Amino acid sequence: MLIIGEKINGMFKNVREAIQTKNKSILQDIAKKQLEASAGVLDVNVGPASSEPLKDMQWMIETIREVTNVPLAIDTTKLDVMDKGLELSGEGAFLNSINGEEEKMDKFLPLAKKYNTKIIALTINKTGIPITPEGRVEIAANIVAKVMEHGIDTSGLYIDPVILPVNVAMEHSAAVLEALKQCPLLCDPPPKTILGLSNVSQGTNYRSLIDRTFLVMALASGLDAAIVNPLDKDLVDAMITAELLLGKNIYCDSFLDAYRRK
Ligand code: THG
Repeated sequence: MLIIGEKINGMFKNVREAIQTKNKSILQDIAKKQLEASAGVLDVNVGPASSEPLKDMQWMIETIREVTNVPLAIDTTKLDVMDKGLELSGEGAFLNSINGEEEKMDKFLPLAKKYNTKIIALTINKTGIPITPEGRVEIAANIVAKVMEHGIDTSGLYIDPVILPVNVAMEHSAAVLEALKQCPLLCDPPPKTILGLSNVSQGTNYRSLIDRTFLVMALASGLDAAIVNPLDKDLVDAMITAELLLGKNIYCDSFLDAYRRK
């Protein structure tokens, strides 16, 4: 499974302070630690409190690029920030994210084409996030159609059926698992699936336990990629073990270490 590290996000106090004081080493440390812990992509989000998101995104990417060339997922709802972010990221970038709103797709998809990026698309439309799996898959189908209309290959599309905190939206978690199973049936080549996993445990007392349990369930439902906290070793161990049991890795007594040395 593709792990996208979630820790470079202005939502976290240490990142917010690093941005404000232009402290490069804090950001570079978080980048390196996530990569050592098996992340293959780094999410980059200036956070909700940024008053200069364009400048902050630029500084964050330039700072990260001093220590690694790994692909970045540019996590913003602002068109100008996305454009600059993808331009500075270079190869392998993810546009995170679009949703099922037609006008927004028409604005953002040309950027995906211009910079040849992967696309993460949330199953949200003007009326919100449907509670049922069918509602989510219907939005995913509209997204697939739009992506094709823009002449973009659907194998680079990652559908995110949006997991919400289980303490306030309990009925959503089972719907997400069912949507994960159905989305690959929408077209050929099939779209991939992704989740922002840590949403599920926000505000709960057992974050790591809830995160890793849901990750294993989602993997068994076909999940291809996840935005997670890779510094949670129990979470990564659970992921590696689930992939082993799904027949995606070969068993050896040191399978956890073997995976990490790949
Ligand atoms: N889908 C996609 N992208 C996403 C999300 C998604 N990007 C953002 C988010 N959701 C995924 N990233 C995070 C990052 C942090 C947390 C949750 C998801 C988190 N933060 C702590 C909290 O809110 O409790 C902050 C704690 C602190 O302040 O230190 O849990 O769903 N495509």
